[in-house]
Amino acid sequence: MSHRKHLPFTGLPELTPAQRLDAARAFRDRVATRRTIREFSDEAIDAEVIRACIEAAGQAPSGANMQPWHFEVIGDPDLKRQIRLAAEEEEREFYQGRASDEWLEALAPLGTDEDKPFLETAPWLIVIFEQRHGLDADGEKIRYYYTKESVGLAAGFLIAGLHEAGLATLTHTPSPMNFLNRILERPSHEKPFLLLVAGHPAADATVPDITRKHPAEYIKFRTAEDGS
Ligand code: IYR
Repeated sequence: MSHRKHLPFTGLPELTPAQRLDAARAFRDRVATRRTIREFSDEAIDAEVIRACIEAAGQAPSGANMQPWHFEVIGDPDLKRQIRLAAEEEEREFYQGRASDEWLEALAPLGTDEDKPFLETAPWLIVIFEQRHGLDADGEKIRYYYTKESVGLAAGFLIAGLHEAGLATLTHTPSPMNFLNRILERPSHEKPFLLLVAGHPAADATVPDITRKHPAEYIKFRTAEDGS
């Protein structure tokens, strides 16, 4: 088996056990304050903030390191309007027919509907595309692996980064999202994965009164008697 040259790894900070626990808990406490926001202010945000957060997303692990993602960052009001109109058209069909009663019931506590004004109000829309395969210089397909998982991981990094930068996000997934290929002129092997709205919350933004699972519901440790 041949493989490319490996290099020594020195990337992690050296922490004492106490610093490590503090760091883990501080990160947990910061992400615990993240809430999905659906009412945005039109306050501008420096494009370099968005760029840095997307560069963080680009550090996510990916299947065979193929990095199967593309990010479109939309601040142009005309494009935002086109996206809003197309998304609302899909959402109208969803809320007025396509969605099952069970699904609509699950969404009721969130108070969502087919009106998506935030797609124009928020300063930035970030569209994450999943590249289902790559293309070499001759236009031949390059196989990619675990593309959905990889793009999901990158999206998680991005949302955490934007939160860290004090920005609100909304993970918006109008379905289907093919209109984003048309509006943003992306090739058909790129599938829209997520439309992420980023900005400051509106001054009067509210969030639904919902709770998160208690960690005991989703964590189970299996250790030996001595804890190892
Ligand atoms: N895409 C619709 C519906 C929707 C679906 C889920 I699952 C949500 O968590 C929230 C909304 C919309 O954006 O309104």
